[in-house]
Amino acid sequence: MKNLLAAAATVKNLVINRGLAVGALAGGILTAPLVGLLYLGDKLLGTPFVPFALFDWITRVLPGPVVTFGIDLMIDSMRLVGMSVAASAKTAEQAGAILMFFFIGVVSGAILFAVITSGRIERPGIAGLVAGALFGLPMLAVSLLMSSSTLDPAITALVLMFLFLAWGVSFIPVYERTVFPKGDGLATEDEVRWAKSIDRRQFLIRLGAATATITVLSGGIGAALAQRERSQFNQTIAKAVDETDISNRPPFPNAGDPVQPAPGTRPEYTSVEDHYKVFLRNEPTMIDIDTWNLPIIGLVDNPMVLTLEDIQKNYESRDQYVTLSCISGRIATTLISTTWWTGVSLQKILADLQPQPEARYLIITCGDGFYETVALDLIASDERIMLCYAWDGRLLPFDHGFPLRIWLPDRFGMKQPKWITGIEVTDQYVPGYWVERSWDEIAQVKAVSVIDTVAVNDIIQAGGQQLIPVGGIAFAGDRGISKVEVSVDNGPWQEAQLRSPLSETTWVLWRYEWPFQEGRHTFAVRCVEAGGAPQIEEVRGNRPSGATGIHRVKTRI
Ligand SMILES: Nc1nc2c(c(=O)[nH]1)N[C@H]1C(S)=C(S)[C@@H](COP(=O)(O)O)O[C@H]1N2
Ligand SMILES: [Mo]
Repeated sequence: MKNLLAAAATVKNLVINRGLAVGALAGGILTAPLVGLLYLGDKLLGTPFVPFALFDWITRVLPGPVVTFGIDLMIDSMRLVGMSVAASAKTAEQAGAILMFFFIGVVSGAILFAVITSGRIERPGIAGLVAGALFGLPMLAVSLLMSSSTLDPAITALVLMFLFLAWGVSFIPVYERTVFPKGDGLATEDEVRWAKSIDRRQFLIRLGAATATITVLSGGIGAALAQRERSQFNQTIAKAVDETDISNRPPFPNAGDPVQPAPGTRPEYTSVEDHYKVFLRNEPTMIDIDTWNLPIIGLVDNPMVLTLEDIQKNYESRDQYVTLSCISGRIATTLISTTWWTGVSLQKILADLQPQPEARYLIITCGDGFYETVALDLIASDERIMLCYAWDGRLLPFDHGFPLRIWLPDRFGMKQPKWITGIEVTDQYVPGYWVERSWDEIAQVKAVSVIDTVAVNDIIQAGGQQLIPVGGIAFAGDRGISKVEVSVDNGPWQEAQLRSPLSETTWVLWRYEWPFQEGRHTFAVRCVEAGGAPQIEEVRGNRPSGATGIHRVKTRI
């Protein structure tokens, strides 16, 4: 017991006397406005937003399995607290990036105060500068490495180093007012201590209020500027590109199908705003359409540089309803959506390029550093493979790959680059970005079926029976779905009705009407591909080839 108390006292001494606790607090109070100002700098001047750059850099240099583990952990914890992965994954990632940066600031503050308190430092002002430099220089390096900004690196260096050095130096007055507040001639030791703690508390509160104001103001102005940047971006596009040539989406081809989705089934056609989003970086990549073009080089007799207008005007357009899904989704993932894609068949463009006999692959590079390889054989086998420039009859939104992305039927999204900036024709296979990070080379879509709804509030009366509509989707890339079956409480598999899909490359909506029974029930669904292959029932995780297993839903009726 004595030992324990002694140990506790030592820790307390360390934390209080060495200034660790106050240092950490100061770190928090001073790092928050640094984050705000960095954000403002990003939106106002185009300097990199360091927390995102740091996060992007870390996910790039860490080995693939570690990154995947981190993403899995994040997705699992989000599902645990009931968040929608499709809607909030990016927000969670961004919050994580800021928290990590903030944490470095807090720890730096603690260390700095401990170092000064140890008494080995004669001039604390220098210690503050050194702290600013120690934090700032690596952050500057990472930011320059990761940034796609066109700003002069010298200006970036100047702005960032000014902010980080100011951050470091501002610890010193905080230190002087908190760890060694000056006595003011009061009588007893207790009174002095009491007066000091009051002084310190008031000082910290005032300082906290001031830096909170800076943080909120710079964050708010930054957000307003970001909003303006987005609308200006859309205006430049509107000016530079003629949207009138993009065909309007005709009425849905299956509008007359008598099989109606069970109430609560997801929309058959995803609105573009609701389409799931996945991209490496913390923010989507904005490509300047005034300077963008697509060089296609390498083993071709006729290399070309195409503008968006060339692609639109010189080639016949083709349209396709497409369901796109992400390989990292779990069973019943929300990382799957359906919209209408417009673009140009890659076969047509390749014919003009005239690849040389030894050409085997396209290596596609992107504005965000992503890359992927597509075999020429695959393109030759499927005229649907397209360079896509429009969704739902409008140019691609910037977060979905404006101005150009590829579409490969029957493949997960990871094989399908967005924000394409270059294509090289080669005889060498190069593993793509996620393939290099241990995901499947082919990434063929796995057959999946999902229960969206057990519509307990929409009971139908039929033939003296009460029926509960159950419904959802089934998807197997371009292989099609021939059968969906539902089983309740491990009972026999019953065939569901299938609605005809929007195209052969979209999900299929199914519907099953279940005779009402009170109590708790478990519903399960499985599907069969058009070619006869049953959905894989074995439970496998998403890595490396996409999740498999039966989706089950428990309901109380
Ligand atoms: N340039 C680029 N293309 C990319 C990615 C990316 O991070 N960068 N992510 C891929 C992945 S993993 C998926 S699932 C799809 C998602 O496309 P969406 O965000 O438009 O739905 O884009 C693919 N193409
Ligand atoms: Mo993905």
